[in-house]
Amino acid sequence: EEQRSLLLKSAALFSPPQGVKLSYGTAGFRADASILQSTVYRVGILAALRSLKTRSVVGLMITASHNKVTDNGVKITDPSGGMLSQDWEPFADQLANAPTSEILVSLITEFVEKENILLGGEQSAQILLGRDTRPSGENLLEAAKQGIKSVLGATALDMGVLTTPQLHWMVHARNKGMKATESDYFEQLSSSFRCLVDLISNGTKINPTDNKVVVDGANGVGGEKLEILKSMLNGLAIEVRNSGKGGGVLNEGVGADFVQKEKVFPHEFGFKDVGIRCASLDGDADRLVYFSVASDCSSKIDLVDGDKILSLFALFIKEQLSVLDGEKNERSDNKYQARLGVVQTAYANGASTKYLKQSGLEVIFTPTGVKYLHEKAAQYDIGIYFEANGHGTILFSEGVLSWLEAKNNELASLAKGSEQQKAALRLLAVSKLINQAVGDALSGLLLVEAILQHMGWSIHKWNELYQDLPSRQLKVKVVDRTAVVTANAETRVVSPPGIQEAIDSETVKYPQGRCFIRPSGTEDVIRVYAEASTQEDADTLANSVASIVD
Ligand code: NG1
Ligand code: ZN
Repeated sequence: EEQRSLLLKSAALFSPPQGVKLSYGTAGFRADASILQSTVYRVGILAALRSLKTRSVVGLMITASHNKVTDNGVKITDPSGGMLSQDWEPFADQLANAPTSEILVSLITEFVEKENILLGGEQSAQILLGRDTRPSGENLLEAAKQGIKSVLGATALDMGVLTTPQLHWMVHARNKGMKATESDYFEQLSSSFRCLVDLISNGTKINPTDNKVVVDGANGVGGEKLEILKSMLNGLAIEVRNSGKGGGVLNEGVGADFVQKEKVFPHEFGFKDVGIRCASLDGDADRLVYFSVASDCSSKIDLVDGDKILSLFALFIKEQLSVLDGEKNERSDNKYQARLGVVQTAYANGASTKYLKQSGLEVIFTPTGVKYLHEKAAQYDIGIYFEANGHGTILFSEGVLSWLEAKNNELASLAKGSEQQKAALRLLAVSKLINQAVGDALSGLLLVEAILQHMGWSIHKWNELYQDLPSRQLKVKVVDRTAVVTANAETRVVSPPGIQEAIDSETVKYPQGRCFIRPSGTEDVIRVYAEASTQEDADTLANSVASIVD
């Protein structure tokens, strides 16, 4: 009863927007910030219930990532540090769309009973809150606090302005009983980076003063955080541009999404940067792409996307595993074959998939959305996943970590300082450097930099691993995007009937043609992706398929 009146009272302060249907989608609720107050308040309630149910700390992040600055969004981090469990998404949708306070409260009551959640009991709930630099974030954070406060026994802990991966990292670390402040995060990243760089054979070590990367911070939170992190590193010079302090607008003509989709350099970059290794973060720093400015005086770039970051990571890990494997035939009781898997989506450039397979890697596909990729990668001893747009990470199983520890101990007495022992130590350092909760542009950047040093590669050399097939992405506004239903990791349309046949008959006209459509999980559009052997063909294919959809 106390709970009921508490909820009714606070709910009355947050009436839902009229005539909008919200959906949790691939990345939480996103919309124009002006209509999100009630949604964020309700997600606050949801986060508290999730924490009570799991008897663990959960996170609530306010961000709209790479979307425009006037948008915002809200999503929950599960106790593992991953995305909200998919079986709670329908309830999230129901809460967000409940038309009145009474309906909202009865939905909650029903759900609490069904899930056996004990309210107002011994159990307490704790929710870590984070937000990106969007001006609307501060107010929305207050709404989240109101929601959390309306659930008996729930407390909110405001962690301030964070990158999305920092919040995920904190939730993950807290639930493992580890230290989990922002400075612990920076400490872990910088110390594992130093450790990894120290394990590089001296022959390939680059002079630190020549070793520079220039990073586009998308005028968001990532640039700000990178400024702190870079002061804790040595052997690598990082220059941050578009840090948000210079007055530029978040994600406007800057950032990983812009760079990857438009394939031109962001603001503040230009011909002065020819030959320099450049990178770009998105608005909440969970995506990373690299690029170099083309020398032909156009604004074009050579893009090094998520697929190529994935390829670099996969090559390095595979190399280390085979160094370790090298002593398999020698006397050792510690035999173990680590299963390495690589996870991509249909947006992965066809050339990358071909390259990875030819390199002897196991490649699997999932639908778009980090939650799907992460889930698949977790089924391997070492699972690497990346979306072409630059979101991805490497997951290490508990099993493989204890094997590596044991291996390292064994080699420390048998062959101290050997390449084999170094390989074990390198993999352990990677597992600490790379965010185990979610894709993280800052930790990804440091891992790329360490591996390039290890290989002795320039960005140009890295980019030449394979050549991307020309591609084109388009979006088509539609009345009802849910009318398009796909299968086979979104590569085939099963409904409406006839569309797939039409796409197929267009696609066969072009050498190396590949094309698919899918409903976006974050915008009211159908996305079209086409690939072919020339840019003209990829463009024509994308356009003709877009007109089929329209
Ligand atoms: P949607 O809108 O479902 O395509 C986009 C990205 C995803 C993912 C989410 C979450 C593309 C084609 N899609 O999803 O990869 O990053 O946003 O931010 O890049
Ligand atoms: Zn993002």
